[in-house]
Amino acid sequence: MAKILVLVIGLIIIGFIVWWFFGKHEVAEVSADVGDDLQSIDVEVNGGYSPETVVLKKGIPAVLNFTRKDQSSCLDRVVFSDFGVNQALPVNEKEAIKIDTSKAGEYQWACGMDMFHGKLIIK
Ligand SMILES: [Cu+2]
Repeated sequence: MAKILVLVIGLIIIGFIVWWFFGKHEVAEVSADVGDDLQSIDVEVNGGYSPETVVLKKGIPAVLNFTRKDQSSCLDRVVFSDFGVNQALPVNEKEAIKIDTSKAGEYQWACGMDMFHGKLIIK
């Protein structure tokens, strides 16, 4: 009886691990607010980026407003290597980052050490 119990618990744990690592976790994808000639979105920086995936419309100038709430120096810069952006993010200050949306595609942004990541989808 005890063996069966151990087996069942083991299978539950294995199932959980498989789900955790290989299960499809939905990542929140948020579109920027689109106006006539500008689109913008607020990104909160607090132990990572929220939202983590930002969708922009191609051809409309875009601004990402980053506000860092996190004290850790890890997140004190944000880097968009594809756009040549490496911007300091002072705590609790809104930093506007302009993005060139002329080319569709998927781009990454990251903290200064390339540890935290966000994704930009231009379409
Ligand atoms: Cu970092």
